[in-house]
Parts: sequence; C-alpha cells; structure tokens
Amino acid sequence: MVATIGNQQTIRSTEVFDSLNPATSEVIATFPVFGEADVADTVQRARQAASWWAELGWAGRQQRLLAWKSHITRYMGRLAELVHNETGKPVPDAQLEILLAIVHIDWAAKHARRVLGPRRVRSGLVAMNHAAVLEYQPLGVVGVIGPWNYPVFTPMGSIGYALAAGNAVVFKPSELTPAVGGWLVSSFAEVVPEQPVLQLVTGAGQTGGQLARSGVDKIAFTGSATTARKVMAACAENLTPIVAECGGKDAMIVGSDADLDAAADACAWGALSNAGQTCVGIERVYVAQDVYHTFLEKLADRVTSVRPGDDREADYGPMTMPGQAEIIESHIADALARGARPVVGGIASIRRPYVGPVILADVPEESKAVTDETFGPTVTVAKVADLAEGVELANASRYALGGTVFAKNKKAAMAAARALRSGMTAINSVISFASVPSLPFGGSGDSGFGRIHGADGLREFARPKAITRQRMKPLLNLTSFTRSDKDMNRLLAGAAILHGRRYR
Ligand code: TXE
Repeated sequence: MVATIGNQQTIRSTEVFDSLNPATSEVIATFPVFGEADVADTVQRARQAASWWAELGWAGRQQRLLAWKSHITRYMGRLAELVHNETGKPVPDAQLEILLAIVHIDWAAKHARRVLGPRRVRSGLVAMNHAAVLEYQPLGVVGVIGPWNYPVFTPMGSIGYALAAGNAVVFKPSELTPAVGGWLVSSFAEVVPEQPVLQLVTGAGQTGGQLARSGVDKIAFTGSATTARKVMAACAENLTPIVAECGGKDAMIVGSDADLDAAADACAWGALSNAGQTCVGIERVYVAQDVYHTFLEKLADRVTSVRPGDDREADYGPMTMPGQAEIIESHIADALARGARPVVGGIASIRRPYVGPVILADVPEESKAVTDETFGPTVTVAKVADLAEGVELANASRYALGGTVFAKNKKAAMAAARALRSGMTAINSVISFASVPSLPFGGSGDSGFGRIHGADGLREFARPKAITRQRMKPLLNLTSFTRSDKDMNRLLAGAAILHGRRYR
C-alpha cells in the first residue's frame, strides 16, 4: 500500500518506491515518485497557503508553530522509533535529534517578530525629514530538499525558520527517509489543518530537480557538494536563490594544555556517533606533539568499547546509505597504501551494513581519508607542533563547516577558534554550536553557503523591505527639477564640512 502523506492531493504519477530499514532491509512503507506535474501542483497549492499563512501575522504563526512543537514533543516516542527504523540510529540518538529540532522551532517561533518585524532605523542627515523603516517580508514558497542522516533536525533548520518567517514550505525528504518526512508534514497538518502550509513531495534526485526548477522562491538544500552543484544549476534557470548546507571534513585541534580525557571522550563521540554520518562530525584530529601519544592511547581506549548494531545497547547503527561503505573502504585502503598506521580497526571493520570504529594515525595529508568527506565512523589523528599548525592544516581543506579546539588557555583557544575558516567552532566540546538556536549554522567552500538557525537563519528566508516616509518638507529639495544652484551649493558646502576633513 502506498503511504498516505497528509497532503490530501491526487498524485498523477504511478511510479512508487520503498523506504527500507537499513539494518534489516525490511520495507517500512511505499511512497509515490512525484513527477513534474505533481510537483507543480503542489507548489501552486503552496502559493495560496503562503498568502493565508503570511496574513495570519506574527502572533498567529507563533501560536501555531508552538502548538506544532508541543505536538512533536508529546509524540516524540513514535517519531524516534520511525527515525530509528529508517536510519538505523539508536532510539536515544533519534530522541536527541528531535529534541534539538524542537529547541529550534521554539526559538524561531519566539524570535521571528523581533528579528524580522518592522523597525525604525536612523535616516541620517541628508534624509532627516524622512522616517526610515526596515522590515523582512516572507519570500513566498520555500522548497526544502533534505538529507537522510538527521532527517528531523537537519531539514527542520530550514523548515522551522522558513515557516516562522511567514513562508509556505514544500519539503522533499531524502528518498532514504520519506516516512520521517511524511510524519513531520502530517503532524503539522494536525495542528494547522486549514491550509497546506507545509507539504510533502517524495521521490529521489529527479523529484528534487523538479522542485528546484518549479519556480519556488528559494531552495534550502542539504546534501553533498556534488548534488548542490546540480541543484544550483537547476535553480539558475529561474534565478531561484539557494542556501546550501553541504558536507564537511571537520577537524579537532588538541593543544598541549588540553584536558586529554575530555578531549578523547569528545573525539570518540564526535567521530563515531551516528556511524560518523554527521556533516559536523570529527573526521580529522591534530594533536600537539607533547601530548600526542597520551591522547592517542586515551582515544583508542575509549573507542574499543564502542560497538555498532541494531540492538538497544548498540552505540551506533548501520550505514544508512548502503553505498557509503564503499567510500569508507576506499578511504581506509588509500590511507593504508600510503603508509598510515591503523590504531583501531581497519578494512576488516567493514561488516556491511555495519562499520566498526577505525582510528588511523600517520596518514599523509594528501590521502582521501584527510581530503575527502568519509562520512563513516573513522578518524585520522596527526601530530602537530602547536595549535597554530593544527589550524593551518585544518584550514587546508576545500570544506569549511565546523570544528573543535581543546585547550585550557582561554585566549589561545579563542584565537585558534577565530582563525579556523569554518562557520562554527566549539571549544572544549563537540558540535555544541548546533544546540544554540541563536547561533547561525553553515559553512563555506565545498561546505556550501548561506545560514540556517538564529537571526541569520530567519533572514535567509525573508526579503528585506526598505521604506522611507517623508515626515516634513525638505530643507533643500534635491530630487526635483526645480532644484536651485543655491540649494546645490549649500549641500556641497555641508558635505565638505561633514565628510571632507582629511584623515591621517
Ligand atoms: O546526498 P545527496 P546522498 C554527503 C555525504 C554522503 C554524500 C552523498 O558525504 O556520502 O553526501 O549522500 C536530493 N536535484 N552528505 O547521495 O545526493 C536527494 O534526493 C535535486 C552530507 O544522500 O546530496 C536528497 O533529498 N535534488 C549531508 C538530497 O538531495 C537532488 C547529508 C541529498 O542527496 C538531486 C547527506 C538533484 N539532481 C549526505 N540529486 C550533510 N550536509 O549532512 C539528489 N537530490
């Protein structure tokens, strides 16, 4: 049976696909592949819903988004089971991901008016007879193309903020996690039954491409840099703007004064949790030489008790995307061929659909395990002279997403954090920036561009609107053909006094 998806629409395409449990290969549900006409119909319905949603105003939207947040919180158990079944991750990890998404919906709902609502700004001397108002209006319809690794948290960083900014959303979840996407859309329809403000389209890359070409007002994409390029090309046809959250190759830098137990513990979690399928997961570690061996021992020690599986005691699950195991294998093989030393695990750690923890030391910097996103439970550990060299090597990547610095000296840690080219850095913890809703999240280079979360994340889904309102007649009427030479001379004399002073 094809799953119902809460859109109450007739789908013209007859093609379907299955969503599978990656641990057992059982079919979870069957979904329609939305074709071009189906996507177009959905976007058209979203246009009407967008007007209704925008007219609700800040208070109306806030009340409904908070009701949605409450609904997700109360039914978190069901959603977590679904996330577990579709991605294979342990239920507590699914709960953590959902909780983070809830925190973000809450923040977006409560701060949208303050960040985006109308406000008076100074009009300046030249325009002192005008009142100046700045506000951020909704874009209209936002298309969200989501990934599978955090199927609630990641797309919600766009969906929650786009809705709070007053837009309707058409959501295409990954073809690996459509049931989670369907649950989110249906749950929204339960608290906002009046209009299809949040709709689902299901299918693989082709459906995503159709959404990008559909004339939506913005695309929020999360996935690989390779796919982001294709999505941008599709968006270019209509000059549709895009925010792209792509992968990463995040580094942890460990200084000689770091708390090594805490650093090893954070590294193990940052590298292995969710089977390493985390865009801001730790994939490389650079450790100051005088603590290198102690750190490596402590890390190896922690990692030996970490185990993948599908049982309730497992620390992490299978690879969600079966093909990922090949990439992981090729990165390990390449590193070993170049002389890397396996400290924990190796090729034998790959037991599909699971991959055991792998720690590689002395990996040449030009190896794929250092340059490319592995997206598996593997990490490379290298020796550096100090924090500065760690920063230099961390920055020598085409990715720039997150990262971590472990050091006790606050000034040195802050300086290293600032010097990292990434969009986010955690000091003495991992991934903590993702749990602070007022902080923007996003990267540069192959990690993408634009921001979700925080005030910047709200503005990403809004268009700035500038308004001037003349309050009194101008002293000098400069924008008129009746302007006199006298007025112009007065203006230039004023400009010379105000701006013409020499600066030394
Ligand atoms: O991602 P894709 P995949 C990285 C990770 C992983 C790799 C591939 O390294 O190994 O990406 O994963 C839709 N037009 N990340 O294949 O292809 C697709 O249906 C429009 C990092 O799953 O980027 C899905 O909904 N849309 C990342 C979404 O794009 C298209 C999370 C992502 O798929 C499309 C996931 C097209 N032509 C993987 N082709 C992160 N930043 O966390 C595909 N899609």
